[in-house]
Order: sequence, then C-alpha cells, then structure tokens
Amino acid sequence: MRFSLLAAAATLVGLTTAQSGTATSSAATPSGSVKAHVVMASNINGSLTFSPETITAAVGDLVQFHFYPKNHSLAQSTFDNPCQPMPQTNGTTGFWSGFMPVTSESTTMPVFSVVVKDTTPMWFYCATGKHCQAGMAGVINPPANPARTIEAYKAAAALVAQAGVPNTAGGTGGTTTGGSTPTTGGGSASATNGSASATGTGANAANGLAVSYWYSAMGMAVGALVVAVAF
Ligand SMILES: [Cu+2]
Repeated sequence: MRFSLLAAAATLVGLTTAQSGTATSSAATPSGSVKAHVVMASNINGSLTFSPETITAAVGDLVQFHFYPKNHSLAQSTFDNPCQPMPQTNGTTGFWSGFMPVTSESTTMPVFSVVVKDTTPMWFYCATGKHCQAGMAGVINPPANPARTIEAYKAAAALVAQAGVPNTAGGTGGTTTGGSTPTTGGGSASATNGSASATGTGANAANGLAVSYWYSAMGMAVGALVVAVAF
C-alpha cells in the first residue's frame, strides 16, 4: 500500500487577520500563529482508532483530523450518547466531516480542521459502520470528572446497536481541505496553496468566527501532536 511508504505531512494553518479581534490565543502561542493538533483517523494498518484519542487544546487552537484509507468520518457526540450525533441546541450542531473515502493508492489525505472555541469537552466518533463500537472515538479537552473518560465512552459505545450519521452536510463545523501531502520522508513538502473559510452551521460558524486560512505543508513526523507556526 502506497501509504506504507509515506510519512504524512501535516498541513499547518496560519490564521490571517480576518480573525483579529475575535481570537483568544493561548499565552504560549506567539502572536500571529496558531497551534495545530494533528489527529490521525485510522493509520497505515487500518486500525479503527483516532490517534491520539485524547487531545488537550487551548481556545483558538486547531485540531486537524487526517484521514487514512479506507472510509472514515468524524462526528461530534455527547458523552452520554456515544456514537450518536450531538443534538442541535440553540442553532448549534456538532461538527461532521462527512464520509472521507480514501483509496490505498491515494497520495493525499483529506483533512478536516476544527477550531477549538472553548474548553468544553468535545466527544467525537467515526460514523462509519461499526467503527465507533470498535473504539474509533476520542475527546478534545476531556472533563476532570473521573467517571467521564474516553475509556468509559468506548465501553458504552461498544454496546450501541447502530452508530448515528449526522443529517447535517458534510463539512459542518469545520473546514475540509484536499489534504495533506504525504512525503517520502522528512524535510519540505509541496505547499498546498489556497484559502478556505469556516463554513456550515456548526460550532465555529455559530461562534461568529470568520476565519481564513492559508495552508503551507511542511514535513512533519506522524505522531507529533502540537506545532506552532510563526509567520
Ligand atoms: Cu472509521
């Protein structure tokens, strides 16, 4: 499989001035940069996992989900109803990437990026088949409550008869890009130029963020969790 030869390059995203006045940057992030937390949806072995499955992110950070073959997805849920889309509240729905079919010959990985707008825990799962029941789930900013862990979520998920697929459009609550460009090793990767805006009716749009991005691809080892890009 081609992916076995490739190291994923993370797509690093810089916020433009479109966000000025609304951004709440963490103190550790230099001005003009944003932290991107890279999460792999599945892996070169086809594992039904998100890795890492627990992400701690500050307000304003990005969490970027990179999709491996064959066909995974990312949906937001609550802790209490694992493998089910988060119910709509106050016009806000959970994020939903849509299904992300990726062939084993693909040289790029689709990426779905979610902006962390607050530190409320965000539970998520793969809505494909029985993946959620198999443990393909995770959480951004897990709660302190020791009973509400990703392990507890997955234990409950295993008992779910059928995972729910959100009825919102794919791309809700985040930004989808054509993807990171895997490279044959470290060093630089070809840039993926372009711009995108936060779209949809999800959490980001509800927060009123008008975020434009520019993308530059840089070589980065899979598994690196946090990067900060100054520009
Ligand atoms: Cu999956």
